[in-house]
Amino acid sequence: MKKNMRYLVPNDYMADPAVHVFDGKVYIYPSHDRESGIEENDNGDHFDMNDYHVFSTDDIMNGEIKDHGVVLAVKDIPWAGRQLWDCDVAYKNGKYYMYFPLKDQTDIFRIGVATSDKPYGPFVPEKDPIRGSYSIDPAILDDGDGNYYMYFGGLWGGQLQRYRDNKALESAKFEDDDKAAIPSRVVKLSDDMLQFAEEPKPIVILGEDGKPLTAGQNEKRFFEASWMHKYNGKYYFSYSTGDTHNLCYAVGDNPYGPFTYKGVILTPVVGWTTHHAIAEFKGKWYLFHHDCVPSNGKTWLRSLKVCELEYDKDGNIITIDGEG
Ligand code: FUB
Repeated sequence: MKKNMRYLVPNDYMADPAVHVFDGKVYIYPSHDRESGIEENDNGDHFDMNDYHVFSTDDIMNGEIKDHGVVLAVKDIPWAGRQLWDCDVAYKNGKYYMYFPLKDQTDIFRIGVATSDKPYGPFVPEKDPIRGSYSIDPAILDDGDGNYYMYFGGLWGGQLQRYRDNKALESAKFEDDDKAAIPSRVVKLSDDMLQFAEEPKPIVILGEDGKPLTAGQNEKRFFEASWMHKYNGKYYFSYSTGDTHNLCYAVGDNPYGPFTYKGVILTPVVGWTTHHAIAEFKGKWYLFHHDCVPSNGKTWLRSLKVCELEYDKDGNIITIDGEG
């Protein structure tokens, strides 16, 4: 379905939105793309971002999008190497927690936390990354019962293929096409929101045949960009299929899954990556995402977009045309 789309920050390059409603306002936490001159490669070195801005609005399709400025920068993070990729923010007991992936000084992605007493920062980083964290794209679910879960992971430049059972392999390993796909991970956060409360667990996505999606089903299987939202009591896990450029979703009955594959949310956009957030505001649902139309297809210079998202009467998401 074609949708009325809005570019949210037309004067800068922003990508990978995470979106939440805090204090009755919509807050958008994107990656901040920039031209660093680094050549494009499969490792994602050209995504060389070094700070975050926060944006807010009270009218998603037509209102002012307020820029709260730089809220966290690589230069302020004690353990930093390079590349601030997709972040997310959660609220608990009067504090806001920003979770961000960043390569450490040995070029390994870890996930860090920074805190603020305002949803619009600035955020103050902890001195070390989360113990036992790895890979990229943290997304947080506040389950409404006092429990918070982080979904994370990403293939290729996101380094997820270097891990099995939460341990680093001697060298990266992809799965054969007929084997279960490398999964995203889910982990409950500690009460103080600063560590994992348990070992991360794999997210199993079942196909129509009731079997886990395989690595060869690359138009459907997980690659990166986890997001979790709830609709009518069900858990909707959504993600990017990476090299096949779909945004897909799968539905389950609890935060850990298993989840059953349901379909495509957004067909491929202009640009290599596709990444999103889904949020409800004032009774309507929205898909926040990005594309590379304004930069004439430069994959590392992405622009934030939004459109409405609709469900059918059975709770299926109606597919949106990425080029629409
Ligand atoms: O922005 C860098 C990476 O590109 C993100 O972490 C991925 O999800 C992809 O959008």
